[in-house]
Amino acid sequence: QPRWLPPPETLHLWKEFETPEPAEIAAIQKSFLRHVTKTFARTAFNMDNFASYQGTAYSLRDRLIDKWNITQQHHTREDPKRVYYLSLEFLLGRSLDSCLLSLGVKDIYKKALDELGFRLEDLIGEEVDAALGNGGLGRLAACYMDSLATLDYPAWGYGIRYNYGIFKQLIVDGYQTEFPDYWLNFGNPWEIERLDVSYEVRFRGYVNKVTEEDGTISYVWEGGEKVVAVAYDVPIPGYGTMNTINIRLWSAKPAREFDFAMFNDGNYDKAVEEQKSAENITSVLYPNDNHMVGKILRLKQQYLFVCATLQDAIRRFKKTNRPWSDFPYQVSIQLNDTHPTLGIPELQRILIDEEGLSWDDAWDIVTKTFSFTNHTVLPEALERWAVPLVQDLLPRHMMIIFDINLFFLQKVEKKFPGDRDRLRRMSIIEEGHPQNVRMAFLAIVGSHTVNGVAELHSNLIKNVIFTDFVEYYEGNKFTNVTNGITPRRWLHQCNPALSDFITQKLGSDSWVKDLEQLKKLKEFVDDPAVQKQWMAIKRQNKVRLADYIHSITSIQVSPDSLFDIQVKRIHEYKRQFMNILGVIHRYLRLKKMTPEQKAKEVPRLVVFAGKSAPGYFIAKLVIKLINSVGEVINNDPEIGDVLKVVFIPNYNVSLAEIIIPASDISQHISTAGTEASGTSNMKFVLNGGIILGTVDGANIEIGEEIGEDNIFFFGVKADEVEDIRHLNRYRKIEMDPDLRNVLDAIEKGTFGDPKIFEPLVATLTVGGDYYLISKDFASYIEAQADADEAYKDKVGWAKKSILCTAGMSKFSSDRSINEYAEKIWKIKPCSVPATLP
Ligand code: F58
Repeated sequence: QPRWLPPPETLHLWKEFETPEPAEIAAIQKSFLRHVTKTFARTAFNMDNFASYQGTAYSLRDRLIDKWNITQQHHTREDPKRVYYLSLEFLLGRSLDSCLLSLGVKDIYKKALDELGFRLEDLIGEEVDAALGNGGLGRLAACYMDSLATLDYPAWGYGIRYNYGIFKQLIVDGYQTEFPDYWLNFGNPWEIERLDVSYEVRFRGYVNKVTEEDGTISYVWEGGEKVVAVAYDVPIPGYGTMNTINIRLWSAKPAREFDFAMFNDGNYDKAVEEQKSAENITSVLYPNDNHMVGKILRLKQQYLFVCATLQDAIRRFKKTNRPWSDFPYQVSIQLNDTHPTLGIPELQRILIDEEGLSWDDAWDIVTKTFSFTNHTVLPEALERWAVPLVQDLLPRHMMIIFDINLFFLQKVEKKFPGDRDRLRRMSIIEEGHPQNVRMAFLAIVGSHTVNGVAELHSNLIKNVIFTDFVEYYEGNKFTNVTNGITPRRWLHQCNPALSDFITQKLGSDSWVKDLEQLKKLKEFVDDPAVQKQWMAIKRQNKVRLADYIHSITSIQVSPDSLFDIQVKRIHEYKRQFMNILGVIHRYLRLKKMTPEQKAKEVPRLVVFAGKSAPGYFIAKLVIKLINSVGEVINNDPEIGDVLKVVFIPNYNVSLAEIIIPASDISQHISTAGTEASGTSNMKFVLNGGIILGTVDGANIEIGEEIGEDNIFFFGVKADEVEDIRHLNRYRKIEMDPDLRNVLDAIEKGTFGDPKIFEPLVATLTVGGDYYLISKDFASYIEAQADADEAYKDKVGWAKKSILCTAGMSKFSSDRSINEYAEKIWKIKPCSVPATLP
């Protein structure tokens, strides 16, 4: 269509609407009332908190859109190199509070609403979490969007708009039960539906070989079925800056063409049925954390996602009429794990089949464009897709993957002649029945840079799982970017009391955008007044959590006990099982004490929260055991406040914001070498909580930054694990005697029917104890005892807590993003003016 141009004499009308509104009480109230009455059809006598949340959100959304439009126009004009962050998950949580803070209008909105008779705090609680992710990987993507926006980078996030986010967890009779999270039920003010931005996506069909007159051969992918991906945009404002970037989420809709043949055959309902099946593609988020499922629907999600995303990026690139060779200098694409790896053969396909480039020219562009982040070394989490499945769904891509593999292996053969075993090991296609595509290998071969997410993890990638590739590329492709978290959400927003105190002590709030400033807190570590105030704030946060726990579980907990918290997805490698076994050990010890002895113990509250994958039997038993143990201990009159155990249901981002500021200790106790990084460890320490953890993932770097005196490390090191596992397998290791006692108590029925827990106990007794719980148990218990001792020294503890926060500068996602931008993406900030000339 020809471009529409406004009549010049009407331009001033547009200008007025495109200029951001002033942050004034009257303007805010007017826009709030306009939305409440006109968008939501409410009246002064028909209002509730939810409606006022909606009105507030829509009025903020207007402000976001103003900034978003200016940002996009500025970027179009400047045409900087952009980064595209491709992630099948974005775990954003709530947006109202973070948006108010980023736009710098929280106080004035509070006033404006106050005058109208609404309390902002109540409205914030009305919002449902956007929970389009499983755990760490999805939340990392959300933190990175916040940093990209805040640091003025020209960036886009791309993902899927699932109709159902991660399931809601309810605990029934101690067991996890799952309920669908139909989060769009009440509308979503934070997205903009873009019916005008949509792309066709093909599945199945056949590949036609065409021989041109000059003898060249080309391939055309035809037939099959088509669906359409429609864009939903989620604006992400930078903190205290104009830059407002976009997460574009795709939703599958039926293709515009309707099967009229079928319709005319009288098969109207079948025709409609098929249309519906298109919508299924983006219906549900797969709820597995660190475990791969080989479902065809998941493969469809992955392809729809990369297909639409690349069409969108290419359309934007083509606007400036540059040659294809410029593409990698204008576009950088980051793969958040292997889930979007089909983007590699897809770009290759577009370049050779549709744009007519040669294989080599196309491959050169592809490999200069993509980079890949690995998030796990667990073999069961590494994606492998059965060749027949890929062949059926994406026949042309399967051909291209075979060719990529062929050309790659030819080069390997040239470098290491005659090394057949090496070729077998490095092949993108794993032999077997059926054959499998090793997605990580495809991602490595198709990317210019591969990174791990913490130092130890990046070393394990290089020395254990991808060693052959390191040798082949002579180390040049592999690097580390240690994860980070956004200090905006994970301190400034979730812990306002501590945040205000830090601002007061440092004399400015510039630390919110420059976490290096926190180092200056070290000057106050010996100041008794600061120590006192610091711990008073911690206590306030513990009271807030205690109230929440009471409201949800009816369990009364004392804010004077040591809050010991483990919240994360439930997985054997994360060893929540070891934690609850440790709790039982403590309980048995307390049961042997006199009341006088018990009175000398540090009272402890042990908090668990986290979801298990619905089909993960052993993880679900761990949840049941935690609840059964809690039931007994919490109701034992001899124990009282000395020990309490709580499982908080339905852990999610907004719950994390209440839980994290309240910890004295948090546990990050994965078997060494299994947790790639961990990011909640960073959040707890930033809020002055102390880690009790293994020498694993980012715990190690946190220890280096805050000092080993301020972290309780225990357990074997990553390089010892393999040998111990081997011994375990052949049962050359005696079970730890304390652990034996604990298992005896379970088997005796102390915590209910022991039959229930048999399969769980068996993972230690007959299953080879793959995660080394027995080996680490003694040092775990010892570390717990050290923590108790240290907690008795109130001043010593306050100092540790202050030094924790003060030492966390490195773990800002701003640092991570700057590293990606400089080392990997080669992009520069592009600061957006307040108004366009
Ligand atoms: C997590 N991975 C790592 N995967 O386990 C954690 O150590 C790390 O800190 C974090 O990534 C960020 O780097 C993770 O969360 C998933 O949830 C995948 C979801 C899709 C299926 C496979 C697992």
